[in-house]
Amino acid sequence: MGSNPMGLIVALDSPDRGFEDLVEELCGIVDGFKLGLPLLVGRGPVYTAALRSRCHEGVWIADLKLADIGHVMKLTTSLVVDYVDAVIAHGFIGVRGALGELKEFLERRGKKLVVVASMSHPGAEEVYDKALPLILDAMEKLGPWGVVAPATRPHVIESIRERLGPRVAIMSPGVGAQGAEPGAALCAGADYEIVGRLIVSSPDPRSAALAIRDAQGRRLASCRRG
Ligand code: OMP
Repeated sequence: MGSNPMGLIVALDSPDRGFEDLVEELCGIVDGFKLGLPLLVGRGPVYTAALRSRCHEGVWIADLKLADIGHVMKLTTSLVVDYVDAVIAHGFIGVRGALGELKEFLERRGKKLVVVASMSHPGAEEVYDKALPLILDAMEKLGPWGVVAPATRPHVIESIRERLGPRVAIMSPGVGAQGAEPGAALCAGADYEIVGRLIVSSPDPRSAALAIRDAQGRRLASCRRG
C-alpha cells in the first residue's frame, strides 16, 4: 500500500436518509465508501447497488463487523458480496474456522478482507489494545488485504505498521466526531482515514471532504518535514 498517501473513505451509516446525491457529489473526490450495519440492515444490501450506480470509482466496503464462526460469516457475507469490493470482520475471533474461511470465501470471489485490529473508542484500551499482540500474530498468519486501526490512538497504528509491514492497507476511523485530526493517522502510517459525521452531517459535504483533504496534505507535509 502507500500508493495514495492521502486516502479518504467516507462512512455512510444512517438508514434514515438517502445517500445517492451525496455519493454522486463525493465521487472522484474521495477514495471510497464504507457502508455501515445500520444502513445495510435498514435499507437492505441491494441498496449498495443503487449507491454504486452513482459512482463507479473507489473502493466500496461493507462494514459488517463480522464476529462469528466461518460458516455463519460466509452466509452473512454472501448477502452483500456481489455489491462490494471488501468486507470488514473483527480480529479477535482468530483464523482457524473463522477469518481463514472468510478470507478464502472472499478471495474466490475476487474480494478483499479487512480485519479490525483495534478500535477507536476509549473502551478499546480495556480489551482490544491488550490483545493487539495476539491479533497481530493472527494477522501475520492470515495476511488480510487491510486492517482497521484507531486514528484516535496513533501509537497503535505505528505498532501495526511496524509489525505487518508496508503491504497491508491500514484504515483509520475516529477522525472529526471522535476527536482525531485529519492527517494524524496518515502521519502514523495509515493509508486511509475513514470519516463519517464530519462529512455526511455537514451542510456542504463536498466542501467538507475537500477541506479534510487539504488538512491531510498539510499535516502530512509537516510530519514528513519533522
Ligand atoms: P464517524 O465517527 O462519524 O466519523 O464514523 C466513524 C465510522 O468508522 C463509523 O462507520 C464506525 O462504524 C467506523 N469505525 C469506528 O468508528 N471505530 C472503529 O474502531 C472501527 C470502525 C470501522 O470499522 O470502520
